[in-house]
Amino acid sequence: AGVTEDDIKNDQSITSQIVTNGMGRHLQRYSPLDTLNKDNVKNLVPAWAFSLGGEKQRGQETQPLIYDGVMYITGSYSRVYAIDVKTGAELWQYDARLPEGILPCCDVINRGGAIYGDKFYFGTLDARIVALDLKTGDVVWRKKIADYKAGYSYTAAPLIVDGKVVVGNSGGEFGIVGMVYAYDAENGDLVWTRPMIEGHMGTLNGEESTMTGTLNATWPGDMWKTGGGATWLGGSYDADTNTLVFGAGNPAPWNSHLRGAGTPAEGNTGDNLYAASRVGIDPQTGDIKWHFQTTPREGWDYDGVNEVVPYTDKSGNKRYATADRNGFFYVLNREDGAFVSATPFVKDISWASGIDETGRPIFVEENRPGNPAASADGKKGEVIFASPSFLGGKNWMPMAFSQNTGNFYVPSNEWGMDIWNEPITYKKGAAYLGAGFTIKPNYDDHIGSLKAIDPDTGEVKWEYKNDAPLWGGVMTTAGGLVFTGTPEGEFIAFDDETGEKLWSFQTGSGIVGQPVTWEQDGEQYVSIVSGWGGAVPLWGGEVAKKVNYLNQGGLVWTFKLPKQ
Ligand code: PQQ
Repeated sequence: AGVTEDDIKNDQSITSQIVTNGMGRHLQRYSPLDTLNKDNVKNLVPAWAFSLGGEKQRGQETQPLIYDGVMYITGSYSRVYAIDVKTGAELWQYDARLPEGILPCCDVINRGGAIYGDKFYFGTLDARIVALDLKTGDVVWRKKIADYKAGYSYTAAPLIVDGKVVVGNSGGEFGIVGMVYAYDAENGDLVWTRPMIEGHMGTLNGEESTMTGTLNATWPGDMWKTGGGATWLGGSYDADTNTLVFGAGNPAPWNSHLRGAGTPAEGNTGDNLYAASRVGIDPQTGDIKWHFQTTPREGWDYDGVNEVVPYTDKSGNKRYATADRNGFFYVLNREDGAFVSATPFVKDISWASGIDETGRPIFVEENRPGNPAASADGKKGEVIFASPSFLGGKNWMPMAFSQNTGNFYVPSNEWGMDIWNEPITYKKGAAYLGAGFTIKPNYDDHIGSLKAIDPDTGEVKWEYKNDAPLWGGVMTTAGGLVFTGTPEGEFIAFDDETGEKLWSFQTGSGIVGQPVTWEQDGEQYVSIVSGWGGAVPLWGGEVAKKVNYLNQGGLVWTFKLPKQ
């Protein structure tokens, strides 16, 4: 009993529950509900609020799940809460006891769980996957994904496909190896693994399966052994082609000259596959079906992890869309991941002048951080200015697709950086960057920019500018609404066609969470978790003045229309 594969498959259309990250495994974050719409959203009021408590309130990036009258959320520091959706009262709480010495790069966040059968699944900052009893919060099983002392951690929502819990890993800043893992949902047995860096072997049922790529085809020497490519944002699943799609982060170290990627090479031998790529994976075996590398010869920390959303375009073609950290919005073919188009979704991209007809960037070589080995003292390579910044034209915060308009709604940021390279050698559990950087806003009056993008043309239909960088997820509805939140604390509903702000509510702390909506006893509810944090306050450089006054927090806000 409990949540079935059919419930998960139909999560987008079953409006009384939300059992997957992305409100459906396509991650469209689109609800067919229209009870709440452009005409009445102005009347939306809070139904209840719930505090996550705790002494240390840090970034709350979670997406709530809703099942059988209960809301399940994860919180900072690997906590889980079950809340009665009618009253907002707590039913149970699970607090993972974390060891000293965990090494998350970018705040102690968690982006949510998954429900299957009678269990709730989520990952912890010490790189474990935990299955909890839905009713009691008791641990059913708990498995180590990888060694936190080597820099591995876990922050993404798991993905359930066919009785398997599919997860990635974090740790790209520590020279880990990005990997996708599939566990048996019932007992936590490892079914298969798929490394993202060429030369590493996958496993299936406890035995070696196939090698990822070809050893030393695109990596020099032993660099592949600590090659990065963390799968830290999880994945999507395309039921039409039975394909898992995971992204791989930056190759390690950041200093591209150490990876043979610094200079254009014959046969693209310095591409460093499959870092900074999207990879299509067979969910049964873990074998790679296709790959598309957004940033070959990566040198700016343009992780390739951003979500890949299966959708149908305005002419009826089945496509994938992804808005990469490198500033380009890509459309790929659903069958084989083949390149269809790429258009800039932020202004001022300086590392590439465009994307050619094969999908390969046209590099601006002088905007690659310089080689320290070529400098006078061998200690610091030439400092260059590159845009977007390493936090990306878009970071982890998920975009949404609207079946109402056929457009994507992309939370983006307009910023660049000064960046330089330094020498570095790998040491277990130590930062493995070989780079220094300072982020700079590109405009005085805004960094954040929510954009409505027509995926067929790349045209920006409307834009909403925000002073601070946008760091929260987006949701669309059949009622013609686009929801998102800002670091300044505002939770906003926009008109999906015009971008007009139709409603907003001040939540009291910065929003870096992901909105959801569902229906309960004939009423439509909307929820968002508020609680400022994530990478921006840690790494934001000159962006600090736009965010250093913001208060931390940790509240679930749930809204509905007043009873008639
Ligand atoms: N996490 C955030 C956040 O939640 O605000 C922002 C980032 C991460 C980044 O900008 C990263 O580059 C990043 N990289 C890794 C990695 O390479 O393993 C992991 C994470 C993470 O797990 O949160 C982030």
